[in-house]
Amino acid sequence: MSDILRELLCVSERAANIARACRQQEALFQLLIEEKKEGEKNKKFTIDFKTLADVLVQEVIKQNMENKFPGLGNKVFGEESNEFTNDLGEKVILRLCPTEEETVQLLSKVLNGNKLASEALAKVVHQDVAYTDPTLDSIEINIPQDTLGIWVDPIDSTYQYIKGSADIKSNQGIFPSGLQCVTILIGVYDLQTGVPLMGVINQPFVSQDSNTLRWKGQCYWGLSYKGTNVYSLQSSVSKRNARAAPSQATRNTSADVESSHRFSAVISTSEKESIKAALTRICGDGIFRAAGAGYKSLCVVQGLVDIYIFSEDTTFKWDSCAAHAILRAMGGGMVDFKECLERNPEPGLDWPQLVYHVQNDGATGVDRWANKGGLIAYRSRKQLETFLSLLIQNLAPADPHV
Ligand code: 2IP
Ligand code: CA
Repeated sequence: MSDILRELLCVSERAANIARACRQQEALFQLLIEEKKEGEKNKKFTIDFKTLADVLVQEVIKQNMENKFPGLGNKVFGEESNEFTNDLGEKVILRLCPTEEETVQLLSKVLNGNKLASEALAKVVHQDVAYTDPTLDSIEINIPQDTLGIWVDPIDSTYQYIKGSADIKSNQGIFPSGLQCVTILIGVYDLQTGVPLMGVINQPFVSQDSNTLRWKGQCYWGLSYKGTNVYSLQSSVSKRNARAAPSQATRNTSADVESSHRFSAVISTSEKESIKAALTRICGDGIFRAAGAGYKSLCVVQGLVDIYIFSEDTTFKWDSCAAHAILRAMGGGMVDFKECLERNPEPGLDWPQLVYHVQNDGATGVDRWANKGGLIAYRSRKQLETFLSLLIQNLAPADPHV
């Protein structure tokens, strides 16, 4: 099996423990938010918050990978910068120290001397975790370490994480908002080709024990390397998944589509009206809104929906790489939405898969790593092709002669 993937699963679990620990101490959590610096802002929000948990999680992932695989720590890239300035104007570079005591010292600088908080955090950061998965143990694969880069989103859906709603009801298994939409995303890609090879999506808040109020999480992974395709199996796969893409659907009329509602899609709350209208024609009531780019991709992985579609440029490489690798292992992928529409390729030709190794020309700040043409995540190529032909038909202005 891949030692790297095994380690990524362990670090994602460690990261999930940190995310849960921070959430469970509300007073502490309030201390941890700091406004993002100009260049790091997600342009969608006027104010955006970077949490200490976010940075800490990213550093823990980096340091743990470096300890096990020297040299790999430098290849871990993410949204967060590890520079903090405390109330006294001191600049602190946040790192995971060799000992718990040293981490306490460093954290207390960021936390303006708050010893209790620093100790609690350092404890969970240094805690041992174990992760086992029999499917993973059976894989024999060796991927040369020096060909790999890693995208990390320490906490995706930061807004839902900060808000912390625990009582949101799901709609057919899909949570529109709330802590369930929070994910930790780790995606490994080939530095030369930009192809995603391994992915881990850790969902730290899946269910809460009503007595202890403790949260349980879940972890999903996938590996797709030189013809080996494996992914974690979860029991919660929805029945929707069982419905295969119809082979005749490309010849369907809009009316047929409306009555069959065979596609389902998850979308952002900020999706454009024109896209929503077309999707309504294709999916009927099978459209779901949900927070979090990572969570929406997870809904596709879990089979809760067929497609995650986003036409805007506000997702980034760290948002998509992990799920993309898992979907590839499942026989699906993630493509550039705009390029798909422009190229309108014949079935059988290659679709424009997202890649992870090159910056966007002329862009600055986080936009260098934006998925600038939007995205479509899918589980099977056949489904993507059928869906795209329906989308193109339904986006085009109605032809009065037809
Ligand atoms: C965000 C987060 C948002 C998402 C946005 C991401 O990442 O996942 O929820 O927007 O694209 O960049 P939406 O929910 O509309 O899809 P983060 O929370 O890490 O900033
Ligand atoms: Ca994100």
